[in-house]
Amino acid sequence: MIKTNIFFKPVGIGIICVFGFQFSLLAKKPLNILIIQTDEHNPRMFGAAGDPVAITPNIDKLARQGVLFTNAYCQNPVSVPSRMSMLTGKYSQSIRVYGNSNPLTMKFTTLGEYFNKFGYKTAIIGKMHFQGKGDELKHGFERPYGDSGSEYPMGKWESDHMDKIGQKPLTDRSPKAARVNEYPMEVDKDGGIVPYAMTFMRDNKKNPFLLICSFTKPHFPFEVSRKYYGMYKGRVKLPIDYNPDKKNWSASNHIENSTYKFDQVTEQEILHAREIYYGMISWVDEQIGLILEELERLGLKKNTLIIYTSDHGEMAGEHGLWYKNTFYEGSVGIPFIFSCPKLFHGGQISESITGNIDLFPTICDAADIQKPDDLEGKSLWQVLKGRESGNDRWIFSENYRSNISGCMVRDQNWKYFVFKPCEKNKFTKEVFLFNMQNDPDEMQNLADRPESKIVIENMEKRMSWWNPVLKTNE
Ligand SMILES: [Ca+2]
Repeated sequence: MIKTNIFFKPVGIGIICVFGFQFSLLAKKPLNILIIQTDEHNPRMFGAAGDPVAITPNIDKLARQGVLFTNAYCQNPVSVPSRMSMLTGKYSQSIRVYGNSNPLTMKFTTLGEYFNKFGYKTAIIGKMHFQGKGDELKHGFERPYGDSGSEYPMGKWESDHMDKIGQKPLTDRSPKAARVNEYPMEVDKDGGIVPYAMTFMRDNKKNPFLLICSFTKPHFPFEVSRKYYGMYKGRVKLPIDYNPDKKNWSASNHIENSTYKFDQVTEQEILHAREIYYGMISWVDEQIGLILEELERLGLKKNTLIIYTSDHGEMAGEHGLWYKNTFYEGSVGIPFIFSCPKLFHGGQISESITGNIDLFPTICDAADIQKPDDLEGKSLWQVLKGRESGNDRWIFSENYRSNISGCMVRDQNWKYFVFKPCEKNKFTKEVFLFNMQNDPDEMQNLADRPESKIVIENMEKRMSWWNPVLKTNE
């Protein structure tokens, strides 16, 4: 269901007519695609999502000028499988990318490879976590700045600078280790994304392009310069259910806790780490603003579909948890915005269930390019155009950690997930069911209630394609 956000300026019929006219004039010009992806952005922690603390004017502007999806999910709440699902339009089990140590094999076609065939210049600038050598580090995209195999690898400026000033980079991911630093953000591993993206857009002003700008922030370790920390010092609140009784923790949550000691983080440390985390979000928002300014300055904005997303969220203390690898909203949820005033009017909020796997088919439809017929994502095009409510959609997410396999299915009303720990080749099962309409903060697991039986049977039917795996090399 799409509804107009009451905080956004409504778009009048006259303007829609103007857009319609523009569309007919520009119909033959191929649409540019700009995907801006961050890493580990909690789906509730930006202004347009209703967060009263977050200072994110650029992400908010994208939402104001586009469609914000409030029920969007990654397909595996950890980097590599999530990213590979997004790039192939397929689930983890289909591409056999379960965890961060599983590379995507060349037999799967990525968004970049596919769009190259239609005359697009395609690039990923920044992190994508490709692994291997040669073409495996590109998967059909140009890689001017990014992973270690790219022409200019991320992190080199940072390590050179740290060597020069005799400091050690922060490697401790714990919220207890959160710190303010003063080294110039230009040497940050994300510091090259804006200049390289600007150059790419300028160089390809006359070519259709598909550009992914992929930031590492606001991924831990929790560290930001004083300017951004200062935006939040003393303004941040404790998260929901921050000191839980652990009754809704899965076995994998307990394992993470035994490694990272979430239950030993004090209230003061939670607040401090969240101030820093918010600061990192504002830093990346500022970078996004610079890319969008350049797009506008080049006169390309009208003919570009801009998408904002993240590879997964960050629990940031919600339910007493940090990082990801769980199916709670803070981890498996993602910010998800589509903006293109030429194609659909802005200020819209959609509650349709969707996620990064739907990007590939949606972009094909927006660019008027035939979709590959083996995609597992579903196009959002009819929802974006307001022709379908999207209320009947559902989506999956998977997760594999050590000897625990997990799968989630989310529809309009329910979130159902299972974890299957395996010991001595025998799987056990943990079951979670939340009513997302009545309990959006996921406080009450209804799986054991007799009245939940029919809902669970239905969710299990949807999940029947999925199998736990014994060994994932995670
Ligand atoms: Ca990630």
